[in-house]
Amino acid sequence: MTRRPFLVSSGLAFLAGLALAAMLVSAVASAREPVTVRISVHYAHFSASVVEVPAGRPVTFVLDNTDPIDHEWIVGDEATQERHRTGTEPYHASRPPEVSLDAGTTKTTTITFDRPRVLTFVCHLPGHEAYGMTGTLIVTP
Ligand SMILES: [Cu+2]
Repeated sequence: MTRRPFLVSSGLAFLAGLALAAMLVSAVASAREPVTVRISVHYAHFSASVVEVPAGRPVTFVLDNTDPIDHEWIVGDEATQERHRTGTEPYHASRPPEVSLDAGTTKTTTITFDRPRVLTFVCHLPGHEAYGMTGTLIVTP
């Protein structure tokens, strides 16, 4: 009989330990869960002007062009954007951060950003950037 309080308290400690372990596993699992970001295009504007994503984890972007005209989604630093402003590449399909969005289609692309930084995403079809087809992508630690 004198041992029962010990059993009860050790049982509670065991349950608390289990709960703590479950919380840790959950935190680790959520840090590894895929990150999905949805951005749609409507009337030549992106649905989000600022997007935050974590560094070091694959981020899948679901890009939904609801317009009856083509667009593109180019994410990168200023040097990348300047290259596309003055470039002649008409269609993008081979690099994850550069996606052509045909009229009325949805495309997905998965990118792992290596470090925290601030990037932009822009549609470089003629006149679209000036019309406002730009956004900021913040890669957080
Ligand atoms: Cu566009």
